[in-house]
Amino acid sequence: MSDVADRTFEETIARHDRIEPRDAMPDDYRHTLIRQIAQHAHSEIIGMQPEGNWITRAPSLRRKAILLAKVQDEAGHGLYLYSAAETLGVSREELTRNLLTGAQKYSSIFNYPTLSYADVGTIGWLVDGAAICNQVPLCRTSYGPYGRAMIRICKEESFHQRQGYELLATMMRGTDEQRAMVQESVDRFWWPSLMMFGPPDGDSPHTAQSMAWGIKRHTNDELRRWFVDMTVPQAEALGVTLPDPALAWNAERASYDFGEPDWDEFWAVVKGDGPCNAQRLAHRQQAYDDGAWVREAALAFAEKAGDEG
Ligand code: BYC
Repeated sequence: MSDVADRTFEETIARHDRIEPRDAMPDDYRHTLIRQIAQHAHSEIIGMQPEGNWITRAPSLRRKAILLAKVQDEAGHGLYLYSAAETLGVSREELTRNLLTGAQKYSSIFNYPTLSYADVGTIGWLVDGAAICNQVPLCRTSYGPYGRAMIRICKEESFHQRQGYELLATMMRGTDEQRAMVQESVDRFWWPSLMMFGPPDGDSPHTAQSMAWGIKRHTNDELRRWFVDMTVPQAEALGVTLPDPALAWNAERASYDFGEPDWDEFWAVVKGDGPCNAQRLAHRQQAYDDGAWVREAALAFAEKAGDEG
């Protein structure tokens, strides 16, 4: 990059203005964005699997229609994000390959199994809730296409969060067995939800640079704390207990104190050793293989249309 281009980039970032695809940008900025946006896109696509697992076993037509729509929304989020990544000069095919070979990651949370229908509610409430805390600030991220994709995604995620809460609230008004299902589900998903925000700030190699570039607007620990503060009153309203004996209101900080997630478990899951990592990737590979004829037909059609045009 020339000195002038470098200065223009730095000034744009300092003004909290947006960098657009044709603007000059440092290679490391581009690579960091590709890494984060690709990981985010892969998370949306792999994230269809845990809930998709329950579509055929939804307890009513209403719940089935809601779940189908939600899982379909996640596919849409993946597509907006892959498109945003493509504006940085990386192809969709390359991104898919990087997911399938493990060269790029996806969120740790989707490597946990969904064992009951209550998990559909818990994922909506806690996982989409955590996603909202993380993603609303990303609407102001410094790269234009990513920030604009996040605006629509966040609107849909907040709907998802409410449907999850509504499902859990309905179950909590039901039988003792249903209440126990909700509690058991929340017990399993609470700590993995906190891990979604990434490692503690002291162990996060990328946060400082990503904040300096305006890619991230808050640190992992800040966002995690906001999530806990937002969620505790909701848990009280629902009547579920969050499985953390250290959880307590801190009047001085006007915020909740809470315990440490098991970071060894987090790193094991991130490195591929979670309960469902192999299953999730095998399923995605199968879907990719099964879709080969569609890609071939679409290419043949495009070539033919090009010849005729
Ligand atoms: N899982 O320096 P750090 C959804 C990795 S989908 C796996 O803090 P960074 C939904 C990290 O990549 C929600 N890996 O990194 C969909 C890095 O490794 P590499 C997805 C993680 O990037 C369907 C290393 O650890 N949301 O909402 O500054 C249904 C060091 O971390 C995780 C997003 O993707 C993790 N949890 O910060 C329902 C949001 N955490 O790349 C819901 C966008 C960290 O050096 N992403 N790692 O090999 C971000 O905001 C940031 O990328 C993170 C991590 C906060 C996740």
